[in-house]
Amino acid sequence: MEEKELEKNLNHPADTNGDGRVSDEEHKMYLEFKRKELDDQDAMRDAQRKMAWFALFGMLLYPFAVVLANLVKLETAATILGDMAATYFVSVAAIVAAFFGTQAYSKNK
Ligand SMILES: [Ca+2]
Repeated sequence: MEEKELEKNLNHPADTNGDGRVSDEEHKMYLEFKRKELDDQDAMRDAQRKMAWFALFGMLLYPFAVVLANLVKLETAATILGDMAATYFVSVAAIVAAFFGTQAYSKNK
């Protein structure tokens, strides 16, 4: 019973020097590390959300880009944009789908 407890303590993630105890300093370091980890996850979520919005806006504004190119008489630009549309929409849809997919997946974890 005691051995088991020691083994558990030895594997404790906060015990950095592996002596089976978590000293105050180790505890502080552990908390700091956890806090940084949460901050990183928060920043990552923000970045992903921004990227998804950017992709969505690009998709919504794409037709206007074609109209605009037509208006300023950039006929070739309009044609190229039209040719690109199929690939572009599929790629953006994939990005947005991946975003919402990972959101749903990590929520269920
Ligand atoms: Ca220790």
